[in-house]
Amino acid sequence: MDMPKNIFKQRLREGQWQVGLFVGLRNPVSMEILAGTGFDWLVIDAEHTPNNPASVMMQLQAATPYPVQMLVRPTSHDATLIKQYLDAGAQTLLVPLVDNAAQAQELVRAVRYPPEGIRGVAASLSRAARWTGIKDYVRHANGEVCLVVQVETRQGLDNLDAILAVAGVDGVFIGPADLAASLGHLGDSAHPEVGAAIEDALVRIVASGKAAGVFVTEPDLARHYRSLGASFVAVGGDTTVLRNAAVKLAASFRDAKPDSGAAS
Ligand code: 3PY
Ligand code: MG
Repeated sequence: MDMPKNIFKQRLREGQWQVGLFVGLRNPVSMEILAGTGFDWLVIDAEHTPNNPASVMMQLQAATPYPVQMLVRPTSHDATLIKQYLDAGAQTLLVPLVDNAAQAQELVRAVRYPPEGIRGVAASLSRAARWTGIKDYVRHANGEVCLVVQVETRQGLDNLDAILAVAGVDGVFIGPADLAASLGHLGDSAHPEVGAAIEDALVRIVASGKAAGVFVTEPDLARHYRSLGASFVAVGGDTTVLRNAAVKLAASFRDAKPDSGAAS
């Protein structure tokens, strides 16, 4: 078996437009449904949901037959946890709350085997290596791993240029919800100060030559961010998609009236 190519990373490098969705339902069946819906990428969220390496692995397995790129967002920067997600088969990690270059540098090391990094080696126990079924997995893994860091605090913005200078960071993704909170506008990511900070960050990321991404739910705003050079966007989450569709469906039948001629 050959090493799976990290298409997400390749497209990041080429600046291709990639549209993604956050996935929080923690269910292989809903994951498989989503995997065939046309998104370029899906990110399994283990930051805000009780996902763990076992639940993440089952969702990665469900999505594998589909032409969608899978990301995992861990809950922390813990290198041992990151190792488990990589061994489960994640090739791209979206790491939240990266505030400075030292953290980014540690993450670069966490996702790589020595000598570049500190990732532990056990191909025989690792789904990523297809339990040694992938030829020379350990020699190819560093080349296919992709690290996207989230900058989403005032401190992260202050240190953005230093974070961008860290080799091995492939992209920076702006999280408007945490950024709004950090800037004193909790719950109001549409606040003009937040919008201006996002625009400034995207421009700086693009100027550095790294890929710029952002969470954005309005198509017009996504077009605007694209015009600034953003190349990958998350446009919502599965939990919201499900809730909104269910609320709408229930409401659309609640007031259903019998036809005027029908017996009452
Ligand atoms: C945020 O908005 O804070 C996120 O992490 C996701 O976009
Ligand atoms: Mg966030």
